[in-house]
Amino acid sequence: MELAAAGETEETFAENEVARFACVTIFPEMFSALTQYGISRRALEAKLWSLTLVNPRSFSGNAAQTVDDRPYGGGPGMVMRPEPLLAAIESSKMALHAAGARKSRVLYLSPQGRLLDHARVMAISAQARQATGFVLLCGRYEGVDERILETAIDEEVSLGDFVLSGGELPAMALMDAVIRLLPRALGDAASAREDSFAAGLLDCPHYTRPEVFLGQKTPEVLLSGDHGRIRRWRLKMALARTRKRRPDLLRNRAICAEETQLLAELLAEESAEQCGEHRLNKENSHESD
Ligand code: 9WO
Repeated sequence: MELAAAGETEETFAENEVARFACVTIFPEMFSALTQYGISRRALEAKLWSLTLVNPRSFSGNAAQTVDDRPYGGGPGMVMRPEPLLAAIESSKMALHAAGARKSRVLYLSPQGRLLDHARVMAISAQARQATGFVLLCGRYEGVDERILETAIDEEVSLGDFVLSGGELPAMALMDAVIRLLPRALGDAASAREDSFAAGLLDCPHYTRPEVFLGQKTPEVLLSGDHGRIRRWRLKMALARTRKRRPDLLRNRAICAEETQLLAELLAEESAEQCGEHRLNKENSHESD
């Protein structure tokens, strides 16, 4: 099922601005979540990326179109047979080539893979823009025959330490992350906001109307119209959150002079707070006398 191919249309972009994907899946219909909604849909319509869906059932080699079989050694569940998967991967590579890819990489989505992060997404996006097509193999059942991993897979990718019922949702998540990094996939406002994770920090808090919601006020600075103060406050909040929730992200990252200053302010505010708590505790202990 060819949904779109870059090239050969009225509106063509340089080959280094698009991403080409092919997914091997027994549930191709699931991918409408990506092709029919939101930013990924608009980017597809704008021919910024293409997707070919290949169903290994087409290569089952049997009338019942089965792609799974019982595991050697016994046990519960089924394993995806290697022959239909290899044929589907080869067919995917042909489709990527036809869509303009000069080479291709085959990724398998599984919890055994290397953890995906923003840096890896950027690397995949950069490779895609240099005409590398990506085949995403989506496993089902208890997984795929190990010999497929040994012979046909370049990289195993994990989105986190959890098990799903198949690789389709992670494949879509990976593609979505790559697509939104493509030039022109996002509007200007959205691409500016993207800077936070690109800068290696968690996002800052956001507020919209009403000014007061359930008694909670919008921080004054955001109503000030002082764009310098607002930018500093957002950076400070991003630093505060990152330090509190993901200190690992801060440790592996260079820190500029402004950030050093903001972190010092945070530390000062924290110790002032602790002082206050200390005082309160004393007062409370007096009360209980
Ligand atoms: C199923 C299963 C059942 C009983 C005992 C162990 C079991 N392991 C699995 C299993 O890992 N199934 C996988 C389902 C097979 C490959 C595709 N599946 C999958 C991919 N689940 N979760 C992912 C995934 C991929 C990337 N990042 C996070 C999760």
